[in-house]
Amino acid sequence: DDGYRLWLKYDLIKDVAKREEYARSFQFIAVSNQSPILMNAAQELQVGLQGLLGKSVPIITDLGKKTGGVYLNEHQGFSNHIKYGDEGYMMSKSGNIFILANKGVGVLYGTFALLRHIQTGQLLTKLPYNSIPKIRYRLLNHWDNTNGTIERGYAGGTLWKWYELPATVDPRYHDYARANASIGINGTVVNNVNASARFLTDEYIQKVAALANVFRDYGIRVYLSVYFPAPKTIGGLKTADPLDPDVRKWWTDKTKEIYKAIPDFGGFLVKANSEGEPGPQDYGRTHADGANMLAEALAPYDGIVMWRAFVYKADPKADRFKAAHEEFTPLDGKFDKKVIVQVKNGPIDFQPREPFSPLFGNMPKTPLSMEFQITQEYTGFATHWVYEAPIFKECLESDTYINGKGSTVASVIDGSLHKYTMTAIAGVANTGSDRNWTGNPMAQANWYAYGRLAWDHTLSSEAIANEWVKMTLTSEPKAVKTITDLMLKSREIYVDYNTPIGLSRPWSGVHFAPEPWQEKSARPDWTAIYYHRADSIGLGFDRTATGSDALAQYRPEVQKQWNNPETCPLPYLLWFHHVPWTKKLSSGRTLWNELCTRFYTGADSVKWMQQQWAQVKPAIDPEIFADVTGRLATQHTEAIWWRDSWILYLQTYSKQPIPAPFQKPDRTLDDVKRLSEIYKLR
Ligand code: BDP
Repeated sequence: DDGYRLWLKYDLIKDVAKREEYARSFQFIAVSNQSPILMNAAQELQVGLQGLLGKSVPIITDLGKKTGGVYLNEHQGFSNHIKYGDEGYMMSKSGNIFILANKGVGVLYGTFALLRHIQTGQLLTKLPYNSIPKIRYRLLNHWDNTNGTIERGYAGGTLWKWYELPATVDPRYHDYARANASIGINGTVVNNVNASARFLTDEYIQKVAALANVFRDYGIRVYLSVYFPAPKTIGGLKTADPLDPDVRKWWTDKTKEIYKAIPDFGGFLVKANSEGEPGPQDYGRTHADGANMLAEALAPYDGIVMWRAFVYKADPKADRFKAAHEEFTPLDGKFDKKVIVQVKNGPIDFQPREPFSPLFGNMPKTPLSMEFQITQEYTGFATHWVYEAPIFKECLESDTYINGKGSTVASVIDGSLHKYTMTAIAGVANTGSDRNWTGNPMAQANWYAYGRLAWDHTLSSEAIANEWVKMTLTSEPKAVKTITDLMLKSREIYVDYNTPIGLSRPWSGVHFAPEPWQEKSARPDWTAIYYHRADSIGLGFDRTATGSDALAQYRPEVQKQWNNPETCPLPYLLWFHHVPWTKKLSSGRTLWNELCTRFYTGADSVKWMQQQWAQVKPAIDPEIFADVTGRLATQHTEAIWWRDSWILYLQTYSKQPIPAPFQKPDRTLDDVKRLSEIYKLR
């Protein structure tokens, strides 16, 4: 098994009795019409049932009075239909299995849900099963470039073969669409937020249109990241000032051109005045001016602007944590109704653990969307096994207390708290041209989990892991349990050897090799010492009133949880406090001993992961088993590298011995420093 089929595996169900029982309910697949999207649903079901039941089930176009099959019914006007919207579906069983939805895409989602039901071995008597997505725009963001590379991609090059498009359309685009539709993703931004203006040339619009033609009948719309000064770069104008009439006209004309090629184009994603990318501030204008100009260009169409709030100025005295809140909250209420402000889950940058961004809830008049990172830029690339659903859930379930208790981040982004109807979520994709899509086979689960949570954020990390394992790896109960358990623990293990107790950003430039000693970089806030603030007294970033006071950006109830170092939960401690080395923590250990305990047990836990994985061997395809076994071995070596780097470096400040029973590293600080230097060589 090369992993190409992802969770859409459809291998024959081994239990004959079960197979026969299912087969009785699948004697035909009837469709209410033959639209491309409904036919895709019917064919998907046909292919799935062929595999799972070993039976060829005919597709018919007239249900008549027949029973014993499935009826895929696109039908507007059923009772309660309004609440199901464009994408929700109802499923029931009486004589036939009925999948009913207002639109074909709802039927498609219901069909994948039915297949999942069978793939995870559930009884058909457990239907009905109705579902409505909680968030309207559920997107992947690809950070893909024209030259075929992916920024922060660890699974090969881009999936989009730009040189061949639009004339040659790789069949893989179709499989990409199927996989996404199966988990409810309905949009894809095909290019990097650090965008090339080329994507707005006619040449590239035609290429993107060819992708859109494949994705459309799986309910997926394409979006583009735009380079803000494009009117200058490719339009020949002298300015890109968003208030300049010629610039506005350029965008209006460009948008018209795009819609001519892609009638269901989704809209624009913008990174502006961020990490050196140009933007409206270059002309003395605001983010709102820039976003509203694009909204105006999109006004005649059903497209949106996703304007990113990932901003921070290169000011060594400022706390980067506070930047987005400071720049964006004054703009609340100033954005056009077609604009969503896209906010990363945490205030810094996709760290293995961050507190939720204080922007959530603090812009009640502006729809905010969530940006998660699926690709493992800060969680060990393609070697470390980190199941990310717990990262996503932790943020979504955080309580902002904006409108009192229960004002969770999820209730902000699903629109229920501030009554937004325009709601969105984005995941920075981890897909690439590797045969198995994600490099590490276990990282497929992160793509899967993101999609499932985008559809329904109330699902638990465990439930998602469980279904993914059954669909992708094995249905053998003991192995399912072991792997699910490994997945659920994997993120905490990574945090323990990488950035425990609220440490963050200890990497060198490529965001992989440990470099907590890093003092110099192109910007002060791109060094490691900026974040951990180790000194002879202690460790951590004081963000209370005696420090940067970033905590003041949260509601008093949230501040209360975090602003007292005695009661601040350990996972967040060093995010908000500079703690003395010898300070006794709630765990009963001193800070230094707690750090050592985390680094050592974290690295040791990877050994445990290896042992657990070894036990599931009989239940797993040999190719996938060997692949993961290899990656875990590398992870173990690297976890020790992380541990040694941190410990040896911090020890120069703490001046404390490594507590028993832990053995001191068998290398020196210079040794690990040299390793990191070598890692950075080209
Ligand atoms: C950082 C990445 C960088 C991205 C940036 C962003 O290192 O490659 O361009 O985020 O999200 O984490 O804009």
